[in-house]
Amino acid sequence: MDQEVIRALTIAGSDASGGAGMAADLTTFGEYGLYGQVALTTVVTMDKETWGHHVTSLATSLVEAQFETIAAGTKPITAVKTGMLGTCDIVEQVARFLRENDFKYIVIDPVLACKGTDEVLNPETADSIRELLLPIATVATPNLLEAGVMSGLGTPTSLNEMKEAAKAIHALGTKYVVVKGGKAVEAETAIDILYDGEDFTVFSNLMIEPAHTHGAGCTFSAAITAGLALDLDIHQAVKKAKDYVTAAIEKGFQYNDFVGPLFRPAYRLDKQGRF
Ligand code: PXL
Repeated sequence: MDQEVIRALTIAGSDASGGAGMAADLTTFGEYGLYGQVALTTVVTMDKETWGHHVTSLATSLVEAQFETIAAGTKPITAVKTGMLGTCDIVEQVARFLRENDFKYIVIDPVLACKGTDEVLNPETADSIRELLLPIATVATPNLLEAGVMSGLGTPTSLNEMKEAAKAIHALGTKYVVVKGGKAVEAETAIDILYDGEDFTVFSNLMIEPAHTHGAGCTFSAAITAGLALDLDIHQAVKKAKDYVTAAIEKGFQYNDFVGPLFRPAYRLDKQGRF
């Protein structure tokens, strides 16, 4: 059988706890039936006593060598996503790689901080991401903190402020903006919004308790990327991604005293009657 293989790439860091970063992206690409690849930029490890995060960035020469291997594949890469990039040099290198290749869909997750912590891990990369990556993005998927920094408007605290931030990011050149609200703006509902340059679509779910949501932001963004790679339109891609990530949160688990990641096979296993 001549099977169509669709390639998707993530340029991201590795979260050694397995919840976020490239683990989220590659497993999601697999769940969507894509051939997923990664160009690794950083490795994140956690202090076992405090769970403070340590970020180690890779040398740009090693990132470049990965790009060369990836570009040596003859089938086109349909969709590419960026996650944690680590340093301004790597952001600049990624921007060059994205400009020099003809990717149909570019999803920029402007990772600055890990969900649930206000610990901003790569603050110095914010300006480079805003100036070099958002103008070439098909979709940007900031969380509230990132939407505040990217828009320059400060962290949104209401649905209305989420919309204002989305508009400001769209004005930078990003075609579609998804602001990942999570639980912060309205009690008991998880709200995300999509702005397509004309209209807003609000996606809301009842909050799931206990909330095992570590990796939810990366997973949601990866699922949007995967949906686009399958040529879903942006509204369908975001809707399906929201259903996929909600199922994964419902089946999330406690990894240790500090963190509870979601469980990404949940959507598929639900459909197979495994739960
Ligand atoms: O969730 C943001 C994030 C992205 N990428 C990596 C991470 C984290 C948070 O821990 O470790 C590699």
